[in-house]
Parts: sequence; structure tokens; C-alpha cells
Amino acid sequence: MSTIEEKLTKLREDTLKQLKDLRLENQKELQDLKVSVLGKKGSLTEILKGMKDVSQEMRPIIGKHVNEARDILNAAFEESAAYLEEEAIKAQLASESIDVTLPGRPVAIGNRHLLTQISQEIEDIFLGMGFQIVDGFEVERDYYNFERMNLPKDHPARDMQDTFYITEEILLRTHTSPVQARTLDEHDFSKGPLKMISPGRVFRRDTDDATHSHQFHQIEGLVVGEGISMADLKGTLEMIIHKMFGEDRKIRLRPSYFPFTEPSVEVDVSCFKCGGEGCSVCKKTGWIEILGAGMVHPRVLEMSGVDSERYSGFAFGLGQERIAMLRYGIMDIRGFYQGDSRFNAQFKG
Ligand code: 2U9
Repeated sequence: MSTIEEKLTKLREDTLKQLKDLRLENQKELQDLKVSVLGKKGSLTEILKGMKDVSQEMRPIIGKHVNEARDILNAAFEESAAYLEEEAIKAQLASESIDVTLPGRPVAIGNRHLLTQISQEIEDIFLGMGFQIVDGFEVERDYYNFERMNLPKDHPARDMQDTFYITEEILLRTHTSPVQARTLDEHDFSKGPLKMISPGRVFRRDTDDATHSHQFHQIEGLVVGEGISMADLKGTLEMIIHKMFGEDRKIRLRPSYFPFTEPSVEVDVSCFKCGGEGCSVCKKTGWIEILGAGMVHPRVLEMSGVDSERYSGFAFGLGQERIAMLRYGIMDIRGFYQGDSRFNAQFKG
């Protein structure tokens, strides 16, 4: 049978070795080991039971060794506990760590809708020429949309502008002309001529396909004052077309018909793709139809309470989608309204 000394030495070595082998998740194992070694019913107590067989002279020496062993083991347990705790914290920190030096996730920055870009570009040009920009109602009265535009009930030209009716008298506007009529009603000519544009969404009863939509966007313009002539119309249009399509562009006026203008014209621009040689964009004609215009019909002026003997004016209208489609070769009008960001992202401006 081994002596107390031998047993102590063995207990010390075995325990220190076990402590060394402990792994991180072993806080509980550490406690269990401590209890089994140093606890009341532990191995050390068990060894001390052998003290009764030790001679009187040897007892203090052995007692000292027992105390030494207890101190060493206690210290070792404390050290292990501290180590395990520290390692646990390190592991937690590593698993939760944020690397502040990593580059941030890129924020996707969108861009203005192509129609917004087009209308803002045109608005800027007209603002520079002293025009005001006027907004109006998308839901209008039949009276302002048709009657005031010289399109009385049962006028055949209403067929081309059939629309969505809310009631017999209230409808979705087919053009932004009512905005102009309402503005003209209020205009004070003692302060000078009226020069305005009205951009906005309009509606038609139409079956949607690649080139037709039941909704689209217009910009209409109106100038009314003393001595306004067709030459002013031509000069103004030339100016805006040069700014939009380039200074080299020519314009061509062809006779046309609108109930609200007399005379009326269709305005062509020399092809901005081929310069007039003839290509697929201008369908080999060298010209592209870009807008409609004319001198405001005297009856339309009179309905706004404007003396058509004294005042005259010109008006024009263009479709924003048409301008964008021609400029960028867009084949399907529906792309404007589908909200697919891949469509819009092609026009970062
Ligand atoms: C008032 C008097 C006259 C507005 C005008 C046009 C010519 C025109 C079309 C172009 C393409 C509509 O978007 S489109 O389909 N418009 O050609 N519009 S003159 O004339 C007015 C407006 C208001 C008081």
C-alpha cells in the first residue's frame, strides 16, 4: 500500500494533468473535479483518513505537505477557472465581432423616371423663355375638356379622344388643354401676354399595345397676347427643337386640323439620327413628326372672355413618351408604366 506522501503526490499530479486537459465548455466539469478532489467527501479528505496511522513525529511534516498540496490545487483550480472564463469571453467576442474596416454594402441609388427627365428638361427650356408652368386636374369636366376646346357634344372629332367617364359630365382629361383654358380665363392682360406650358398625364379610350396606351403624358403650350403671329409660333418651336435635338435641326410645318386651332399644323424635325438622309428612325423620309400646333381658334379665345379682334395666340402639344421613344429607340410604350427598375436604370441621364 502506498504511503500518504505517495497518495498526495499522485493526487496532485493526476489533478493537474486533468486540469490541463480541460476544454472550453468544461466549467461544470471543472467544478465537479474540484468537489471530487477538495470537497468534504473528496479524494484529499479520503487520504487524510490515513493520518491516524502516521507516527507522532511525522504528522507535522505530512500535515505541511497536505496543506501545500491543497494550496497548489486550489490555485490550479482558480487559474483554470479564470482561463476557461477568459476563453469563453474570447469565443463569444469572436462570434459576435463586427469588422468595422469592411466596406459598407453599396446603397442602390435610383434615378428619375425617364418621363420626369424629359418633362423637366422641357420645363427648363420654357422657364428660360419666360413661360410659367401650370398644373391641373386629371379628372375634369366635359365642359373644359371638350366644349371649351371647340368640341361641342356630338362633334365628330370627339371620337378620336374618347375617354373614361366618371359621370356624363365628369371624365379623365384627354389632353392638358383644360389647364390652359382655366389659366386663360384668369389671365390679366394688362400685365402682359400669357406664356405657359402645362405638362401632365392624359387618358384616352385605347387598347394598350406597343405604341398605344390608355394613359400617356403631354406637354402643351399656350401664348396669347397682342400681335402674336404664326412667326412667333415657328420661332418658339425652332428654339425648343434646337435645344432638344441639336442646333443643326430644321423644322417643317405641314397643314393639319385641330378643332381648337386655326390654322393648324403638324411639325416635323429633320431626322436627328441620319440628319435627313433617310434611315429607319425617320422611315426613310428624313423627317420625324414631333408635335402639333396652330393659332388658337378665335372661338376658343372668346370662350375665355378674350377679345379675339385684339388678342391672338398660338398653342402646341407634344407627347412626352413619343419624344423619349424616338430619342432612345424605345420599342414598347408599356415599359414606361410597368415600374420595372431595369427599364428605368437604362436612362441614368
Ligand atoms: C387652348 C387653346 C389651344 C393645344 C394643342 C395640339 C395642337 C396637338 C397633340 C400632340 C400630340 C396631342 O399628345 S398629342 O397626342 N396636340 O397637336 N395641342 S394645339 O391647343 C390649345 C390648348 C388650349 C386654350
